[in-house]
Amino acid sequence: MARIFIISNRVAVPKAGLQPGGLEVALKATLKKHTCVWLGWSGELSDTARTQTFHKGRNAYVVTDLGGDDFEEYYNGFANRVLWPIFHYRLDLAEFSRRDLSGYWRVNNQFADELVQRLKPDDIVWVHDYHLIPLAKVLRERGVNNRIGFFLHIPLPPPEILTAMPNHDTLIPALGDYDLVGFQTDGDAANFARYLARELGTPTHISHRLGDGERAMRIGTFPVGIETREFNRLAGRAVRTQLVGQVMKSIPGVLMIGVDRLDYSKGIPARLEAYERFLAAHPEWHGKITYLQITPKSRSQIKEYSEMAEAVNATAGRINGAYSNAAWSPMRYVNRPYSRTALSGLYRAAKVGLVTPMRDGMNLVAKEFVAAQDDEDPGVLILSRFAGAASEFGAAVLVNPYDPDAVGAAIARAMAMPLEERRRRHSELFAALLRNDIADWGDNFLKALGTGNKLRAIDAIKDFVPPAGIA
Ligand code: ADQ
Repeated sequence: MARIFIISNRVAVPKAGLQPGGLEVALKATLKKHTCVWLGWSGELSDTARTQTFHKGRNAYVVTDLGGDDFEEYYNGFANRVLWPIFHYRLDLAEFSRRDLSGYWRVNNQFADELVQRLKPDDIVWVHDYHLIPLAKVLRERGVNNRIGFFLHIPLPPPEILTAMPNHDTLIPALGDYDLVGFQTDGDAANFARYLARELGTPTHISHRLGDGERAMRIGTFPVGIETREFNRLAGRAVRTQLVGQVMKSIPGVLMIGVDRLDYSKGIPARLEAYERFLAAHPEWHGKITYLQITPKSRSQIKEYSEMAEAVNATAGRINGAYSNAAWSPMRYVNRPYSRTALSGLYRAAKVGLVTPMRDGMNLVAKEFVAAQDDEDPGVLILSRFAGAASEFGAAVLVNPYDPDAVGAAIARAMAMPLEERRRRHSELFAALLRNDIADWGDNFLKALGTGNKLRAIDAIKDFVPPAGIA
């Protein structure tokens, strides 16, 4: 049987104690169902490009070290200082350097070298995320003819933003070497099709076929989901654990929760400001709500991240300084990760989930919050319209995170929402979760990659009218 080669920047080697990330959650079902080889960076730096292989069941995990320059140029540099901000619509934060770009291509070549040594002709290759955009191109240069798919976990901005990235004209068209390029939402897929039309003159009605000859690149939408029922059961048990009991006993009134990596895309400073506006406008809730924000640090080597960590600390301190009394503090800001079990219990215990990224590919926290709820007495999800999840979650209280007064008003609305409305919204949200359960996500992608099934996004892309002047 064909093996699935999963290639991503980091590999969740079983029991290695990695920080939680979206990818591990998303690939769980695929790793269970198929024979997989998962290849990527070990997380270690060395000068010898050491590669190690671990096995669990029928799966293998191949991890390779990076050199110090690789880490600076590929990871900290081009991936996280250029692609991450630009793909999250933050041109103002991008810091481009040609040295970083060449380090990015060098590491893609290193991963390709590791891969070709192990690949058999009928293996399927599935590449993940923005760190590895040109991987198919460098594999094709090595004569690899296997089916290769790419999934972008983060948003893809419109061509008006993408074209401001130096060297976009070599990097983005390199996606044409994949057989299938998948996105989280139809909006992202349509942005890509518009880029192809504008920059390459590829008429969008044939956007599912890019390039001459035998290979055709197709575009699809595959919204990432979660293990809905399993998470719901986990939350039902976890809410009765000591940790959740202690948290609930230690607060007067109800719990509102936010869970994010510390990243500017997640909108934490604006969210705190919105909470501050809510507290200023609604004294009747003082002493009756505690906002718990769980945010482990990430990418702290990058200046913007450490600055943001300080700014968020300061705002949390200001809010508590302004409103606390001896019996109550309006917020708790916690800088450490919690286990999935602990998070699920806290989600379930919370009356409001606050998920307000400025821009997000999908946002699994929003999905986990909904899955964790008790359907008899569900909490309310306040969700940014700029999270990919908003395209499936019309029944959430959708907000514009750039408008702190509106987000503050949404908190007040959620706090006062009658049970009947909470139940109605929750049952719609839960049904949306089941429609895109993660158990089917990997299979949908792999089926489309393997068989060339008709893809959902093509309909959305067909409607796009290319700007005048493009053939
Ligand atoms: P991330 O940016 O990591 O993922 P997200 O989808 O919100 O973001 O979270 C991924 C996982 O990490 C969730 O399962 C969540 O529970 C866990 N997590 C987040 N914060 C945590 C915390 N404070 N403590 C413990 N666990 C935490 C990227 C994209 C997303 C996309 C995913 C999957 O940026 O848009 O949804 O990939 O494709």
